[in-house]
Amino acid sequence: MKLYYSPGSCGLASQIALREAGLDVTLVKVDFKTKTTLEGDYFQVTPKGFVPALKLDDGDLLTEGAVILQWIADRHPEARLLPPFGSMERYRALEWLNFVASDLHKGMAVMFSPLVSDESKARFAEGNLTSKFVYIDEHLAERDYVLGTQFSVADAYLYNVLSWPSRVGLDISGYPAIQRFMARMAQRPSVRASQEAEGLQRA
Ligand SMILES: N[C@@H](CCC(=O)N[C@@H](CS)C(=O)NCC(=O)O)C(=O)O
Repeated sequence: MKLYYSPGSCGLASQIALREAGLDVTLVKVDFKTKTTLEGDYFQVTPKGFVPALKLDDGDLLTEGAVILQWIADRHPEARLLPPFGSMERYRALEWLNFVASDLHKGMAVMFSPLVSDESKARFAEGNLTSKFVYIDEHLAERDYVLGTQFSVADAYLYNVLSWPSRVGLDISGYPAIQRFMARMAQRPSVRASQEAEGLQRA
């Protein structure tokens, strides 16, 4: 299996999940500027040109981080990375994966965009992102992980995206439950190994 990634971007969650599942994977770095890898043109891998992308051993390619996370969890149920099919807890996990993907991830992406002025970013952060941080902080206030006591792939994705605010000058240190969650996650061997593999400084 190969995971196409770019350091610090949204492929980190997939790598964390692969490690939690105990799977061997080859990491292939994508240069966003040139859309190339050491293998060549990244658009030949996926016409979307986005990471993460997971090339399976049979040659199939999976894209969309939240879907890759579900595939990893479902292929290795013994790792308990998602609750069982059909359970209400399962839908809670999917609810969080969707929230992180469509609201938090894409909201944070605005903060990195060269197409958006600094002034607009500041207004967007205040008007859009703050309420999401408040919601997450309140949710985590009485929980160790998104689902309670059990780690799931939703935590990997949430951790991944919540590691971005500091990179764009957004201060989330005033959210105590988020800070505890980030510190707890940073202790997981899967997270440490993934950050090291991507050459990232540990938070
Ligand atoms: N819908 C995709 C979006 C993935 C995405 O936004 N990837 C970003 C990095 S976090 C990317 O590859 N950007 C390429 C670029 O900016 O050139 C998913 O959820 O996996």
